[in-house]
Amino acid sequence: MVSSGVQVVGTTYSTYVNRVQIALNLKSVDFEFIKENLFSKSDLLLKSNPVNKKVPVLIHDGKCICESLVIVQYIDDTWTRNGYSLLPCDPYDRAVARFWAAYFDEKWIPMWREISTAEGEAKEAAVARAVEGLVLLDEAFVQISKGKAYFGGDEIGFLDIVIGTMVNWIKAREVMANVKLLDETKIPGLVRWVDKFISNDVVKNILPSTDEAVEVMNYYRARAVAARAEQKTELKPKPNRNRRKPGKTDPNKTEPKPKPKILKPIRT
Ligand SMILES: N[C@@H](CCC(=O)N[C@@H](CS)C(=O)NCC(=O)O)C(=O)O
Repeated sequence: MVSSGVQVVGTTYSTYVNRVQIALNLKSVDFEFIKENLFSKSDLLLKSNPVNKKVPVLIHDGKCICESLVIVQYIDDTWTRNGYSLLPCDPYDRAVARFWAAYFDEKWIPMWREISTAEGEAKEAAVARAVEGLVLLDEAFVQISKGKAYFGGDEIGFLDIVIGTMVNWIKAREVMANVKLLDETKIPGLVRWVDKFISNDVVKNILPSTDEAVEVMNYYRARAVAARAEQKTELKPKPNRNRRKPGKTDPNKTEPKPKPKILKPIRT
C-alpha cells in the first residue's frame, strides 16, 4: 500500500470507527473517510486488516493500523504538535486509563449486548450486571476526573472517547429493551458527563443520534432474524421423491448432509 496522507476505512454507524474520527478531529488531522460495506467487504479492508477483517483501519502514509484502541493511542503518539495529549502524561494515570478502556470493551460492552437477547429473569439479571458495571465506571470517573468535566480533565481524553462513543447506543438499548441504564440516582457523575460529552462540538456531528442508533439496531436485528429463518429452511430435510421402498436400499448411495451456514453477527 503506497497512498500518502491519512485515511480511515470505516462505516458511519460504528462506535469503534467514531473513536478514530473524534481522535483525529481533536488533533486537527485532516483525513479521507473511505466508506466500507461490511456485508460485502472490500479488498482494501481485507488487505489492510487481514487478521480481524473489521473496521476501523487507519492508513497513515500507506501503513495500516488496526483496532480502535491501538489506533487512538497511535494518533496520540503521532500528532503531538499542539501539545494536546489524549492519554494522561503520568505513567500510572495512563495505566489506569488503559485498564478502564479494556474493562469497557472486554467486559461492559458484552454485558450491554446480552440485554438485547435475554428475556424475563435473565434480562433483569443482565440489566443489573450492566448497571453494576456503570456504577464501577461512575466511581472511576469521580477518581480520574478529579472534579473536572471529563475523564481527561478540562478536555476530552482517551477514556472519554472510548466510553463516550457508546453513549447513544446505550440510550438506544434503553428505548428498545424498555430498561434504565443511565440512572442518575445510581450514577450521577456519569450521567452529568454523558450530557457534557455528547453536546461537545467536536463530538456531536460524529455520533449518531439515539433515534438513528435505534433504527440501525432494528435493521441489524431484522437481518439476523431473516438469516436465521433462511438457515432453518436450508437445514430442513427436503422430501425425497425417489425414496426406495423398505428393503430396497442402495448401499452405494448416501444422502449428502446439508451444511449448516455459519452466521457472523455484525457488531455496532
Ligand atoms: N475490537 C475492534 C472491534 C471492531 C468491530 O467490531 N468493528 C465492526 C463494526 S462496528 C466490524 O467491522 N464488524 C465486521 C465483522 O464483524 O465482520 C476495535 O476496537 O476496532
